[in-house]
Amino acid sequence: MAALQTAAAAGFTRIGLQSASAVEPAAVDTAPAIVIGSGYGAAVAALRLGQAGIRTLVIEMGRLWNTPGSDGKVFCSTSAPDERSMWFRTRTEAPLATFLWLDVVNRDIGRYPGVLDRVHFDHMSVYVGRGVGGGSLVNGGMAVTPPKAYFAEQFPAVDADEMYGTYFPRARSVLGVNSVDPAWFESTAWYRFARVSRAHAHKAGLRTTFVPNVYDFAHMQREAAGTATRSALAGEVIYGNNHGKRSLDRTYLASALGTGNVTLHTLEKVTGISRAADGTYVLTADRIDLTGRVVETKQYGCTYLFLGGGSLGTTELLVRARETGTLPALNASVGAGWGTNGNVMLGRANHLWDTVGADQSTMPVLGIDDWANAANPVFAEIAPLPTGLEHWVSLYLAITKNPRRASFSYDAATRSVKLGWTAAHSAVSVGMAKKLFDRINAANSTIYRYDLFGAADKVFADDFTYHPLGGCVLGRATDDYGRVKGYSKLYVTDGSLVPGSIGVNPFVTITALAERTMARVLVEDTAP
Ligand code: FAE
Repeated sequence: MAALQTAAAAGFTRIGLQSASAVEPAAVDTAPAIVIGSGYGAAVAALRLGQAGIRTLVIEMGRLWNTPGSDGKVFCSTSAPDERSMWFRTRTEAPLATFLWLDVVNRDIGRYPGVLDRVHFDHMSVYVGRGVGGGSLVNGGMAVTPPKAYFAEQFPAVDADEMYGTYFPRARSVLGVNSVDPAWFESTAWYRFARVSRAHAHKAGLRTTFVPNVYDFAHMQREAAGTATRSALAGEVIYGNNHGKRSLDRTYLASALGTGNVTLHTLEKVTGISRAADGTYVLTADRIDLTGRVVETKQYGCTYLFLGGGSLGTTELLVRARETGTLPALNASVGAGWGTNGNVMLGRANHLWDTVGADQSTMPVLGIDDWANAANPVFAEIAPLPTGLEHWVSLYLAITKNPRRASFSYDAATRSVKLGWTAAHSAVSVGMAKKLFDRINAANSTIYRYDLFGAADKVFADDFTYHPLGGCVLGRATDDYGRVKGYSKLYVTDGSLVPGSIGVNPFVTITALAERTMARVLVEDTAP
């Protein structure tokens, strides 16, 4: 780490300490280290850099979610979403588009830097979190460590023993992972939906498994008892949780800022990366106001650059840099190896006597684990559908072992990337999910729901993913520690390192890989 400290001592310390709303000069603002984004990979980088005594600037395009709105809450509710729900939209775009084919789910909203974004490509749209904490603000909190054998298959050059002995435990510990009390789970009305789906899976001869979460289950039990304000038990999740969730702003990022070495700039989107003659990096960033208007274009300089903009954000920045010639030595693997983690969402219709309950916690705690079935590997999260009414729907997010991958290409006209994912790619995931759920339906004499995903006969939501993975795959676009090939002191720390599939919900893996990268980089990258 000597080099980073040397850089700091040499004067690369004039980092912007102003708030995002302060008027700043257009001159280059420098820091020894800059982290782009504030999701899982970025938050790990920021904490470990800060602890190492390195002055670090984190640049996040979303806002800091810490100020209550006129209703006294930081985040809006799922049932009555307002402008806080989605990133510069005039109408919400929830994953479930309809109920009984009725357009009753989505609402008109004002344009605002809301917390959930849905990024559209030709045949796939991608949900991502926007704000300090990235995906941790909007996700279901499921903190799942992948099966070791599958991790080793996906990352053959990574020492799996070291990951499972050191970095996964480290990640789970800082993330605040905990598990639901099994006795409470078995007795509470709030998880009846999960128990019903479990029984149906077991009837088909399938195995289910409890999955840990970063939602504080002690808080959830107090919510149920009426002694704490409800959040998971009030339908809150995809537009943010007002209580109970250990999102990154309360864990990694809070500790990072606590080191005194980390500064955060919000509502600033990095648009370009280039390299100065002395080998330092130069970033261009647009600062926006709450209407989305660009109020300033800024420049930053740094010696060490950590990319944590997520699979979409990081990949787009690097593909643009390669294609516009600002980082011409980036290799052809940048933009390749992207997948959806095989995501497919679906619902089953239960018999009238098999009620799932009007009360449903938004935090999933059970999965159907058929990953070991070599003929059709699927891990399906038993998802809630909290409407406050009995609806007899069992909902699932299936993670299938879809081997198809896509690449991003650069569209010079729009200065953005296009994704080569096709309907044929999605059909592979659907085929696998269908095989598993046909089996569950057959064992329980049940059918699929046809009314949830917009079109009249759409059973499988195969056109969106919660788990974008890849684009800058470890060992291909980068070395085995996330150092970008072709450049020194340039690192990827986020979900773009994962080669399109990890078999479970991905944030624990992303966090653990980032811990591994930072441990190595802080020791080894000491050359001035
Ligand atoms: P991510 O968390 O996406 O953070 C990237 C950050 O960078 C964001 O805050 C961006 O706004 C910011 N950014 C991007 N580009 C720029 C730029 N150019 N300039 C400045 N800032 C930028 O990245 N995973 C699980 O493991 N368990 C779950 O239960 C789960 N549920 C999910 C539910 C939903 C609705 C969604 C959307 C995702 C869910 N995920 C879940 C996925 C998980 O949140 C995701 O894999 C991670 O958040 C990805 O982490 P990254 O560090 O890659």
